Amino acid sequence: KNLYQDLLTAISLKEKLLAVLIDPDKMKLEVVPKFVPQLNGSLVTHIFVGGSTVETGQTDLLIRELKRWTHLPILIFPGDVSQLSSKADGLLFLSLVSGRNPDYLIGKQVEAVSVLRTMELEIIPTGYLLIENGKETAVERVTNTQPLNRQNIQAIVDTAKAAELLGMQCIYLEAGSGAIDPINSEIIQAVRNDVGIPLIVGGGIRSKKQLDAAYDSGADLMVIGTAFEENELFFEELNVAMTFEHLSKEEK
Ligand code: 1GP
Repeated sequence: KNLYQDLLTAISLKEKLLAVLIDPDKMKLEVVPKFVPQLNGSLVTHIFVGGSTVETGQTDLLIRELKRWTHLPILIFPGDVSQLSSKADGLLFLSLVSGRNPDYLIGKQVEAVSVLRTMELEIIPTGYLLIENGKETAVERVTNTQPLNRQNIQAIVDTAKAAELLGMQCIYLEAGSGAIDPINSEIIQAVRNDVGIPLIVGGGIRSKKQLDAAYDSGADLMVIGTAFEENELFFEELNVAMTFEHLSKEEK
């Protein structure tokens, strides 16, 4: 498997990528056989696994179970070193470049290396930018950093660009889980115009309309967690949309 290469190929084919974010602390193992088969054949292309606070060992158990029910690529989106698991396909190796806490810029990453040596995960270095969304997020609390001001678009673009110049392979624009305001189109467009690497966007997306707006602005891979956890109708919305898209393609 080469997850990053597949990502670049899909983007060059203008495919819309969608990750469902599963928090091992919130998803009970017995729910997996009901939840995950719905993802197969939906618009979902990736599974991200991670959370701000997860009990040690829980990520490993969850990924083991997920693998029984889906072939979708599973990437760890870690809140902490304890969330690394050899059962996943890949790892978003995040550096919180929006913040100025050395632990989350480089410290945790150094700590992770001895664990990563024992695993064969594909590692995707990712510049992670937290952007303010109207309320305090778990990322802010846990990392003790300030998000970037959403009015200061130049600072956001410059931060993303700096991460690209440092050699990061993806940019992740994060509004925070359960965000009131998702990352707006103006920000996505501005980053897209200046940065060539894949653009991941997440936080607070609750409707197909918001999802499509983000794609139209230039997001490559969207991440949705809360809406899948809280709103069963959201699935239907996505699947119906897929049926519609497929039907209209067939008609052409
Ligand atoms: C959080 O970007 C993700 O890290 C997803 O956020 O839970 O709001 O969808 P939501």
